[in-house]
Amino acid sequence: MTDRIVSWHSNPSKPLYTPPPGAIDAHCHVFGPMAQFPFSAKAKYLPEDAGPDMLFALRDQLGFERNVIVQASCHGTDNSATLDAIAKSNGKARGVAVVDPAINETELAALHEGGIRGIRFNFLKRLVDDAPKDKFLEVAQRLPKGWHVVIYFEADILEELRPFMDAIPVPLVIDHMGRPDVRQGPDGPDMKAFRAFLNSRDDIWFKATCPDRLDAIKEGGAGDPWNAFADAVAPLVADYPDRVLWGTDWPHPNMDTEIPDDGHLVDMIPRIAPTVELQHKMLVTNPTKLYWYDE
Ligand code: 0GY
Repeated sequence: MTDRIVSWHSNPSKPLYTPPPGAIDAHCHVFGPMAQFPFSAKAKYLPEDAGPDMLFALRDQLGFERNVIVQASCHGTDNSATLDAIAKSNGKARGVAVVDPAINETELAALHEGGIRGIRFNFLKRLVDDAPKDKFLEVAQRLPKGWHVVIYFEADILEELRPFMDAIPVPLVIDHMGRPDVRQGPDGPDMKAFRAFLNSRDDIWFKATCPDRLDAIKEGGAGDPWNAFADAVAPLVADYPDRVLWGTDWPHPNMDTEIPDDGHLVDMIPRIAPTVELQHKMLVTNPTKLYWYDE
């Protein structure tokens, strides 16, 4: 394994945009601390510690009230670090786990008790060694009531994954809109295919996240201020206002260059959701339905 990497901005700016009361950062992670929660032997990157204290300080600085902590691939299927962060949040965080598909009902119930409300299936070959669809489907059929499945994939395998995703009997949440090429614009083939997928059932949600990944200079984009991302994503948010979530993606797993300023990420919100009503849905109503439905 290579050296540990710092993937987050050391001094993010205070955003100009103020999120509404109750705003939820619905996609973020914690790393370690490694001494307490070692990384998986299969981890594809080895980050520096970015634990709950740092996450909650950033939450407050950015003007958010709650977090949804998504288990990052570097922790494999051991959700201890995610659960620890949720436990330390005073009820202000919930989470998404990554599980061994052979997990039993008692273990699933314990995750629910710890604040988990969904599981994540990651199909990015650079992050995971295998993604067994048959096993994923089997566990998706016996999740605790109210849970959903988060899926992370890239646009080029959307069609290949359709039969698998169509068979999942709980709501789907798609990370980073399935990573479309935003340079194609709002009507490009990737966005068109993603819209067709959204239209195939009414319980697919998406995260309008990661301009820093989708509009990165190293990916052929223009980088911050991520104009291509704003142009491509704003129409999607406008057309599916009840299915969109937003998050920082802090501490930005595996970013070694072009590390985003989290304040600038927050300032993307009014550019993709220009009205107060859209912002409230994206930041409060929608994530509350998925993660705090028991309130
Ligand atoms: C993200 C994106 C990435 C990483 C992970 O679990 C992870 O390691 O999700 C990525 O490298 O694209 O959503 O954090």
